[in-house]
Amino acid sequence: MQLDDVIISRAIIDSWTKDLLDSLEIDVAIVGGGPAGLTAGYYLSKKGLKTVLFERNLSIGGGMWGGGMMYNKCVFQQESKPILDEFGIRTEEYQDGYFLTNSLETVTSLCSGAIKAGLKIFNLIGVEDVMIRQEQVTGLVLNWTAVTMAKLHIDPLTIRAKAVIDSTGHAAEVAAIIVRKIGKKLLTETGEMLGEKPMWAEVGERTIVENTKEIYPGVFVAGMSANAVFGGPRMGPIFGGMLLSGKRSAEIIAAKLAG
Ligand code: 48H
Repeated sequence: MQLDDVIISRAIIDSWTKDLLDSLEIDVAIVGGGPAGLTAGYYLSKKGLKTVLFERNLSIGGGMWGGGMMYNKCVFQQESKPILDEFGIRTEEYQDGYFLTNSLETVTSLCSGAIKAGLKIFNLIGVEDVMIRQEQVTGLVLNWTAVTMAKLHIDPLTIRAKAVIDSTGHAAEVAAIIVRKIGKKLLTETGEMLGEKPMWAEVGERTIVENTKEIYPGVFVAGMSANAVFGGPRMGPIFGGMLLSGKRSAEIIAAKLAG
């Protein structure tokens, strides 16, 4: 076959543009493609909800690639093992209830599983603001990471979503934007972000699931951002809570959108 360079370009531009146009009005928008966001995206897509994830980095996976201090192994507790099994991620039981995975296999399997379930992922696009109508977040404001990095003065584009997940990790960026833009309106004790507490794996892994909930009408937290918003401790390189929290956020949102 003879190759035409321009057909190659046309294929990419045509297909990507259709993907973005198809993502302008969706059920759920996920901000951040770490373990929590990818797991949430998998379960939401499996439930048939039109779900799109925006990740500002070139690669997805967030803080998972490097395992603990660049040792590329992740630890998972018993409760999260069924999710690993569902994604076909291989585990090795190190000690009773402590499972090890290869962090590279874990990230790539979560990503592949989520995309095959129907999740659309846009990398290299960051969320810089939210759209609020009648005290409810109704969409996200997007811009190229490259634009932000180069500090170019270029206006963003907007998408509409029935629900948003803040799975941006330690920084809880969507929650932070809401507080910065409209004040102490989060569904926490003070209305502000309560801030992540010092390392305590046992408590952090429990509270991350308990703290997976709506933080402002239309916005839900999953993963590390849940403990950042509600004042739970960090937990170090154990990742079961991230998967369990991602799954929980999908269940909560699916129930809300159905009802
Ligand atoms: C688009 C954005 C934006 C934005 C950020 O940090 P993550 O891996 O988050 P989780 O919650 O899925 O997992 C947390 C885990 O990796 C971790 O850090 C743990 C367990 N720490 C424990 C400890 O004690 O330290 O992923 C968040 C993703 C990243 O890929 C960011 O690039 C992305 O969100 N992101 N994407 N727009 N505004 N902000």
